[in-house]
Amino acid sequence: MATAFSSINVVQHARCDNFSVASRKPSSAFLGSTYSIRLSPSASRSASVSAAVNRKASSVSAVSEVVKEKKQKSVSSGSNLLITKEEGLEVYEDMVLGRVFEDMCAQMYYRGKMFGFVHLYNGQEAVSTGFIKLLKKEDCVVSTYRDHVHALSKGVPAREVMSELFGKTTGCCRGQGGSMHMFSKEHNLIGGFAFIGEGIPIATGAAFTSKYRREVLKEADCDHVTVAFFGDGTCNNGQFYECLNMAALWKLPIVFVVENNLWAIGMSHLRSTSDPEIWKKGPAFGMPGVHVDGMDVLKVREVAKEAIGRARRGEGPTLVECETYRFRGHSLADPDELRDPDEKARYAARDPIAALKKYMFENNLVKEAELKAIDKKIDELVEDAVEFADESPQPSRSQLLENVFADPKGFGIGPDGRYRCEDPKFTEGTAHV
Ligand SMILES: Cc1ncc(C[n+]2csc(CCOP(=O)(O)OP(=O)(O)O)c2C)c(N)n1
Ligand SMILES: [Mg+2]
Repeated sequence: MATAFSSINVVQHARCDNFSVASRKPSSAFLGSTYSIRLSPSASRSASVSAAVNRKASSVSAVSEVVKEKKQKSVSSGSNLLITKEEGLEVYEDMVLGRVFEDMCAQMYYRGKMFGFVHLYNGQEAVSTGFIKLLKKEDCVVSTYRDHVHALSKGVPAREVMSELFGKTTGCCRGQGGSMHMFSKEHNLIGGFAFIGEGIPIATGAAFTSKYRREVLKEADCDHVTVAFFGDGTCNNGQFYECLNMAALWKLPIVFVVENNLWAIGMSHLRSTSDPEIWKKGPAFGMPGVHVDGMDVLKVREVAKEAIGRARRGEGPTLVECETYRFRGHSLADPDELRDPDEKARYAARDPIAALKKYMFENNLVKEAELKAIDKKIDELVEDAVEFADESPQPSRSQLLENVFADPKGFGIGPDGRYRCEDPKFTEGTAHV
């Protein structure tokens, strides 16, 4: 079945995002971090992109074309807007929630309320919101260690996410997961994963489950989709390729979303990847590959709609590369001294929240007071989450070994049937076991 993706070819892709890289490599629309950038369409098209046109134009999409088509449709229906007022407010609220929540995490981390590594999502909100707000509750999301905002977009209450970060029993994993392991069965958030790439096979398995339930168990209404989020650095990991292969082979209902923020800790994507245009790996496996401006939630949404729709209709997987940027260091332990200040400033100027605000004002979709009311509501919600987390109880020591399957010497259940860690001397390191 023809989709919006398959009807569009890669020539437009090279022109689509209004950006081009001035130097020779990579020479397509990709925004490289160590290459100077011109904000005008490229005069010369990349040889590799032209070759790709000849090779497999049919399965590659141009984001701007998807958006343009949608625009044309809405013009013919009397509106030229990419979003309704209600949708705009929902999207704005979700992005502000992500931003304010993360800023609060930074404060709480430096006040010693959180432990271990904490990776924030500031700057990347358009990706989480653009995809997840289009999902149903039954759809699955798989994340990485940069997972708080994916959890919030999927509907996990801010109180539960904050409590998890504080290591409290009221957290979505009862305080046992912490920052990098958000999980909620109720919301079908099947995990943040600290090892890069580990979430991709889990997501592929979740998508297989949906297909198996529909086709083998004959649950006709099981049209659930899985969205897997992961970074650019992770795409150099073997599990990514294995799963692209399996997902295409079995036409699984999954969307692979690469959050290409140009950096893997302190390693530039352009230094570490033979062909930095990740979206091209989709067609190599027989699925559409799409490159979208991940700082523009409206563009992300249009691509997400098409990719999620494809998966839901049983047409198989899509690889989407969202080009985005993190506004803070890799984690809160990173002084962020490696990235070029000019690069940071360039992306700060493209803040996705500010861009959506501008679009909504320019199109008279909202009044400033309406957005201010949302800002206030979110500030209060995040304050409440902190208070709730702070006042919540610590897990009991007996919870320490729950869900631990191995029984290393000194741990596990003693002859009295109690967890050995419950021995008061255990934490002093003097227990005799
Ligand atoms: C299997 C594995 N190898 C190495 C690491 C160490 N590590 C943590 S984050 C990271 C970089 C990942 O970068 P990217 O995928 O671009 O995600 P981002 O942090 O930019 O969101 C690495 C290599 C890890 N967590 N897991
Ligand atoms: Mg990265």
